[in-house]
Amino acid sequence: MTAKPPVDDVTDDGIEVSHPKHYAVGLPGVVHSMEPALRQLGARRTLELMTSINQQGGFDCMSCAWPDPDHRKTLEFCENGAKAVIWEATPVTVPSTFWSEHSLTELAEKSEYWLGMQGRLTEPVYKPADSDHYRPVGWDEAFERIAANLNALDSPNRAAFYTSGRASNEAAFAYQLFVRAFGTNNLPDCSNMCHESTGTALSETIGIGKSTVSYDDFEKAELIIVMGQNPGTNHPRMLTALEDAKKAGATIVSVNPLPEAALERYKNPQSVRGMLGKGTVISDQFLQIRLGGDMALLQALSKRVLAAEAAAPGTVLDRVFLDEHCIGFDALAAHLAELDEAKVIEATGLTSGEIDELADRYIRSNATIITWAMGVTQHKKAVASIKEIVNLLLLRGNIGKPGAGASPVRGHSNVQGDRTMGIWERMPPAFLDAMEREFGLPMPREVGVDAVDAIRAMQRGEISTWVSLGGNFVGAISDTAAAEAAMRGTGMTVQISTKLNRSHAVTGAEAIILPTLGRTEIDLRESGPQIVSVEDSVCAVHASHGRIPPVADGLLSEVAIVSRMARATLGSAGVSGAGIDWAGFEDDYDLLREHIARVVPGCEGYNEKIRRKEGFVLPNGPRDSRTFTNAVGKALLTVNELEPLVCPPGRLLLQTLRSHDQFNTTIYSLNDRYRGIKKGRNVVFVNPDDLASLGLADGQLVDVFSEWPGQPDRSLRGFRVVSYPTARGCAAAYFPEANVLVPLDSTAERSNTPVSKAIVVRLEAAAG
Ligand SMILES: Nc1nc2c(c(=O)[nH]1)N[C@H]1C(S)=C(S)[C@@H](COP(=O)(O)OP(=O)(O)OC[C@H]3O[C@@H](n4cnc5c(=O)[nH]c(N)nc54)[C@H](O)[C@@H]3O)O[C@H]1N2
Ligand SMILES: Nc1nc2c(c(=O)[nH]1)N[C@H]1C(S)=C(S)[C@@H](COP(=O)(O)OP(=O)(O)OC[C@H]3O[C@@H](n4cnc5c(=O)[nH]c(N)nc54)[C@H](O)[C@@H]3O)O[C@H]1N2
Ligand SMILES: [Mo]
Repeated sequence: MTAKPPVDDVTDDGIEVSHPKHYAVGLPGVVHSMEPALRQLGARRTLELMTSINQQGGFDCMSCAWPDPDHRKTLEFCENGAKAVIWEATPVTVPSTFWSEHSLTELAEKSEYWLGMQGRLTEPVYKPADSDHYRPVGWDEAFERIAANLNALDSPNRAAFYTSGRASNEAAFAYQLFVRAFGTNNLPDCSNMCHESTGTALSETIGIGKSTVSYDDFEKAELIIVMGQNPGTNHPRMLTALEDAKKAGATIVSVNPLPEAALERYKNPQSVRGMLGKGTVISDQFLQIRLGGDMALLQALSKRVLAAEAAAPGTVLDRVFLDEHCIGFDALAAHLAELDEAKVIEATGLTSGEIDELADRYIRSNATIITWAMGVTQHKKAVASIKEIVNLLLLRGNIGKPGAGASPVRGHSNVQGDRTMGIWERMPPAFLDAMEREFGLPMPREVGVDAVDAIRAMQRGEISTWVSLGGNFVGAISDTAAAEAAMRGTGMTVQISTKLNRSHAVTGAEAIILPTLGRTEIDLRESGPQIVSVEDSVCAVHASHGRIPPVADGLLSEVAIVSRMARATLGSAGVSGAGIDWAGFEDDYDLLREHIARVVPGCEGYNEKIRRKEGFVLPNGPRDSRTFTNAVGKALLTVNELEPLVCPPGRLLLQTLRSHDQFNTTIYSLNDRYRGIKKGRNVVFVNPDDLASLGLADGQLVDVFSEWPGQPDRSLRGFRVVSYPTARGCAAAYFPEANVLVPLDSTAERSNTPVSKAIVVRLEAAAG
């Protein structure tokens, strides 16, 4: 069906600003913010969708990786999950005439909001090298062109294959198999920009780059520390878990430069009392930390734990756990003894009293969970900061016991599963060995490029073909101008997508878009309707069943697209990978899962296990048995040098974050309800005292410049200043608009994740 897309492109004039909210509530907002899209969806399709989200026999919500409780409610979804589903399931489609009507030059001027609102993509399109337009092509032609391009490269390493974390386990496994059979480990993914720092820190210290808690642990916790995360917007169902934990007696502490509404008070839409009453107070303590101050805070907390033990020996540390399971205690204790409290106060912007209070809560709690997300992972010292989370937890044995653990909360709904399935530029040798045994093919061993290195390789002319399984890479990666120039320098870009975004307008010389089915849709193949599987933040794997008819005939699933791309590319005699049953995979995903069962540890009997009512949980050494399979075979306490962020006088540290009405680069509406912003996104939030000292006024238009040694300033023009209660010296603006300010070379140590949360900026009154 084609209908008129519900919006015109909107400029940012006329932004309305009101006071930020002090509480979060679930569903009501969705009706308002998604009204145009909801009207088009119709009552029947809407009801079918809303009663299938996250239900057994239904589909997995694609909005985040928060786990499902065992006792699901009839409506087990949140406002933002509903938005994601409505956005995908719209019956509006991009008509064939669209491509001749709109040139790429024109599409590149449109906002992400406008692009997304044009509806679902339904036919493959191709842009020749000498044209500024895509034109519809058949599937066969599209695959032949991709295969011809890939097979003409002088090395497989001249192509890179990106994955966004919405791809199912089946699509991800098939994709990495294709890419490795083709001959490269160039498998960058969105995780490189997201929880890579978590994976790096946890693998080294505890031997697995994943959460050590299960869903039930939240109810058993005595203390939950939520660091650098905004669950009210990004993981709203987590609020129910926090509310339940609260009812069971837990204390909750939030550490954040912003007083995020949901961390103040939560009105649970699933309960009448929640809707009508004042809601539940979530945070018992709020530490308004400076950007990047977490590492100093964590060290200060660990130092206080050691001091308390010294004052009352044998009562604070978990000596048995430390002796049996850990290594590195003495070095850590010696290092923390030298910690300078004045430096801590400067880095955190907190008082010693506030840190004492949290230390006291931690020492009194017998079961502590620390959760974190992008506020911790997207900093220069992110890996070290996460290692300090581990240090603090280990000191009191808070890993591998009920109600306790390290809980990175993942972003994309299957980003964790994609990694488990082999989407990583540096999969460990054991995985590659298992692939070789299973498929009888040599696997490439050279480490591939990650997201930032892919751009660098394009800049050097080393990567000339870019294939994306979902996502919006040029919209999501740092340093927009540099990234776009690099992408435009490639020979061919291929996007496998549900909807239009900037990456379809900023392309290589030749470009192809392959439209795909979404997770909500029935995926009917020759062997019958297919299911796929996903893994959530707590390592639980389960099936996802499409429930509504596809938006158009002829759409292919991601698995089918990958299989056909592989067949076209590898199919000719003598090419590695030609012996793999791609045609079989395409029609029956069980065949693919039989390979997964033999290659991926913990997935034995995969076909049977994902069909169980509750799915199954992957093994996890630290959580299950306090087994740590890192290089030293024990949980590692580490020494990390504090290196406070320097912000020159007259400058601010700016973080980029998500509004309430977006999913990464997908913009649902121009509002950010909890922060009091309506009808626009070009705002920069600044503390009122900083505004006064910079001589700026609330509401004024400014240009934002980011400074990086040896390079010209990057800038954002004409942003409206919003006086906001953020920590002193700190500012905030929305991602992806503010990506232009993040220098490509500003990345986290060791994980190479763009430093999206601490950019040194200068604000100047806008010219004119
Ligand atoms: N509706 C919706 N859901 C989503 C997404 C979405 O865009 N929309 N995105 C998904 C994805 S991919 C991800 S990764 C997650 C992201 O989930 P979040 O990490 O919650 O996302 P951000 O908006 O980046 O918010 C970062 C939070 O950390 C705080 N913060 C920033 N810097 C610091 C710091 O230095 N220290 C501390 N302690 N706090 C800091 C910010 O104030 C903010 O509250 O959400 C997922 N879920
Ligand atoms: N400055 C700054 N930059 C950031 C961040 C930040 O906080 N600040 N966050 C980073 C993080 S955490 C992440 S995860 C990345 C996100 O980076 P990406 O994952 O690359 O970006 P998304 O915006 O999630 O991708 C959205 C697109 O995915 C496609 N899509 C949606 N559903 C499907 C599907 O089912 N199948 C397929 N094939 N395609 C689909 C649609 O075309 C849609 O336009 O951005 C990162 N960039
Ligand atoms: Mo993410």
